[in-house]
Amino acid sequence: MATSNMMIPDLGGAENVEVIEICVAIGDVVSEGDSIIVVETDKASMEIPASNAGTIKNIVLKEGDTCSQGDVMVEMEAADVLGEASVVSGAVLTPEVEAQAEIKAEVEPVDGGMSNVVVESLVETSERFALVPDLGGALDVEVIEVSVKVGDELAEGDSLVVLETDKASMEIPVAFAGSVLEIKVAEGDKVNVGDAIAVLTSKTEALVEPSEVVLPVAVEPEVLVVPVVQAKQAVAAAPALAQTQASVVPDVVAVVANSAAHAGPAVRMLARELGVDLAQVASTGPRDRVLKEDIQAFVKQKLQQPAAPSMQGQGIAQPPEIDFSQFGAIDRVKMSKIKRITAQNMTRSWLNVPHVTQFDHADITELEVFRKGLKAEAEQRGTKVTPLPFMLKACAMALLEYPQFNVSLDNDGEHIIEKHYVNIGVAVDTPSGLMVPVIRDVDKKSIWQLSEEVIAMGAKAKAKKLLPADMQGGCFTISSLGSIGGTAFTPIVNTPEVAILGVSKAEMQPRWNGAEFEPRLMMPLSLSYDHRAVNGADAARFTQYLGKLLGDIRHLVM
Ligand code: CAO
Repeated sequence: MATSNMMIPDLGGAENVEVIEICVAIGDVVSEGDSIIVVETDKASMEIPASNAGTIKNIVLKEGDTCSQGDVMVEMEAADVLGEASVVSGAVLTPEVEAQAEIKAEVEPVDGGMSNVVVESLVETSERFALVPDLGGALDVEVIEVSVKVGDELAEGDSLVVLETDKASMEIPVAFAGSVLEIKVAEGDKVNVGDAIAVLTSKTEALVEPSEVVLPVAVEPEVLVVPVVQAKQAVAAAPALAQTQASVVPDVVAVVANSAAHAGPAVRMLARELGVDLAQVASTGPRDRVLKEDIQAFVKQKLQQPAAPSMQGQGIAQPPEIDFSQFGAIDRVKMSKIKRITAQNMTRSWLNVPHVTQFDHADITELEVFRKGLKAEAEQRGTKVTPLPFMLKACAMALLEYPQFNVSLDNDGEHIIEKHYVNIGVAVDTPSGLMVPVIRDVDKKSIWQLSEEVIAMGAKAKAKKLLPADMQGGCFTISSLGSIGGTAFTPIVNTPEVAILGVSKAEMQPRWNGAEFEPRLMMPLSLSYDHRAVNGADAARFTQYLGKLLGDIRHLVM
C-alpha cells in the first residue's frame, strides 16, 4: 500500500500557526475526519482532521512547530477503502479530493484567494450537508423531531429538525434550498455543532456565502462538491462564534472561540463537560496554556472544599409513590424536557435560595394615559407598546441605582459577582413550558426598541426558535402575569440571579390623596429576592423606586 503525505489544508489565510497538540501516534489507524493535530492562531484553535482514512506512519510536525497550508503533517498508509490513489503536488488525493482540487484551481479567487469561491460556470448541482449550527455551547443536544423526509424540496430557512436543550426547543432551519437526499439523524439522537443533519442536492449559487457550508463528500463523477474553506472568516469571527447560529467551518472541524484563557480544543471540551470556567483555572502549560491536568486539579480542589451555603438544603425526602389509578382513571404523560428542566431549576432555587417577597404597588395612571396616546404611532411603526417595556426600563434604572440586585453569588460562598451590564429576562409562557429570553443592555434601549424586542422574543419563544444564547446572560427577570390577572404572587428567583419582579394586573383602586379618595390605576409588584444578597430594606427601596419611576415616567429620562 502506498505511503502518502497528509498536508495542512487551507487555514483561511492564516500562516505560520502554532501546532499546540498532536492528536495521533505512529501506528494509529485513523478515519477520515479524525483529528490529526490542533493548531492555534491568535484568535482560535482549530483541529485539523484527516482528509482520508489510513495508518499513521510518521509524524512530521511536533508541538510548538509553526506550519502553513501545504506543510506535511503526517505520512500515512492509505486504507483500502480509498481505492487507487494518485499523487498531486506531493499529496495523495482520493478521487473526490482530486475533483475539489480541480475546481479550486479553476475558481476565481476573491480576497487573496480565500474568501469566496465563484463556481457558477462550473457547477450546476452539488450534494451538500446541512449541519447543526452553533448551539451556544450546548453539547449532546437531543433531536426531538425530524421535520423532513427524503425527497422533500426545501426552501432556505425551512425547518429540518427540532432540537431540545435543557433551556429550549429550537427548530434548525436549512441554510440553503435543495432536495433531501438522505437524513443523517433520527429522533432521540444526540447531536453537536457541526454534525450532519441531512444531505441535500442543491443548485450551487454563483457566490457561496460564508454561512453556507459545503462539505467534501464522496462524489459521483457528475456531481461536483466544492470545499469552501471559510476558516479566515471563522478565525476573524471566532469571539462571536459562540453566539452565531450558522457559523460552521467545514475543513477545519472545530474552531473554538478564544476566551482570555489559552487552551486547546480538547482541554476546552473537557472544561465544558465538567462545567469549568477556564478563566478560573490556574494554568501550568507553556505560555500560560491551560492543560487537562490543570482542569483536573481545579475540579479536585473544588470537590475538597466544604459545601458552599448555596448547595445546602438537599437530601429532602421524596413524597411517597402513590398509585393514583386506585382512585380513578389516569394518564401518565411524559413531561417535555423544558418542563423537566424548569422543574429541576425551580426546585434547586427554592431549596437553595432563602426567598423573601416584597409587595408594593406602582401608580401607573399617567403612564397608561401616555401609553395609550402612543397607540397610533405604534401602529404606524408596526408595533405595540404594553406596560412591559416601561417595566423593563424602570427595572434597568433600579438595577443601576441599587447594584446589589445586579449580582450573583459565587458558589464558594465567599464572593459576589458584580455585573456591569443590564440584561433582563422576560418570562414567556409557551405551550412547551416556561422560557426566559433575555433582553440585552436594557438600560441603553428606547421604549420602542424594547417593545419590538419583547414582541420578537415572545414570538420566537412561542415558535420554539429561541437559541440557548437568547436565554443566557440575564441579570434580573420580570415575570408579568398582568395580561391574565391576579393581585400578587411570589415568583421564584431565577438563579444565579438574585431577584425577580412579578407583575400582576393593574386595576383601578381608590387612593387617599390627603383630601379625598380618587381612582388610580395601581399595578401590583411582587419582588422576590435572595436574602443572602439583598436585605429587606433594599428590597423595599427598590420597589419604591420602581413606583417612583413608573408613577412619573419623566424620571425614566433623568
Ligand atoms: N396590567 C394590566 N394590563 C396589562 C398588564 C398589567 N400589568 N400587562 C399587560 N397588560 C395588557 C397589555 O397592555 C395588553 O393589553 P392591550 O392590548 O389592551 O394594551 C394585554 O395585557 C396583553 O399583553 P401581552 O401579554 O400581549 O404583552 P405583555 O407585553 O404584557 O407580555 C409576554 C408579553 C411575552 C411576557 C406575555 O405574552 C407572557 O407570556 N406572559 C406570561 C408570563 C408568565 O407565564 N409568567 C409566569 C412565570 S412563572 O410561572
